[in-house]
Amino acid sequence: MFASIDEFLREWQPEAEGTQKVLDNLTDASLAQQVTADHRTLGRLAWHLTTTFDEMVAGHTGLQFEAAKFGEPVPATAKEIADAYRRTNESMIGAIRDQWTDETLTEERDMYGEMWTIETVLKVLFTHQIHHRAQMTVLMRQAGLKVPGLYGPSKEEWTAIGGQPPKI
Ligand code: NI
Repeated sequence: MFASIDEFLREWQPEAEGTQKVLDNLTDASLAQQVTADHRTLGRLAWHLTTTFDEMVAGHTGLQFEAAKFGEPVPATAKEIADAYRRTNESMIGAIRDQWTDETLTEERDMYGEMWTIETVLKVLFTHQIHHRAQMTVLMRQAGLKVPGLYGPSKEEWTAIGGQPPKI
């Protein structure tokens, strides 16, 4: 999936920007939104994505960077979460550029009892974020928030440009 660090960063940066847009659109009240009482709240999902950098990348690969700490309680405000994601992601990208080369991608690390290449770690980081971000956009709708477009315009963005979402 990623043959070089440059290739990863080219794919990752728009994904991280998409997640940042989602986080920047959360409100403090919306953090409590949940599907049912025994499922993660919107705030917990946002914090889970933010602290996954620490858990998955810093915690398992040896990359050293300033990361929002896995296991810390969910912050009370949406801004704290959005700022923590921004800082952590920027720090991780800088560290990848400084500490890894293309050869690092083929190195293996013990991940949850299996040996994964660093390339696989990055692929899982990628798909894991897409998975939870999609859950978040549903909760955002339920909380009455605007949803930013990710791979194309969202419903309200279609309306804003005078169009309509496709009927498929
Ligand atoms: Ni997860």
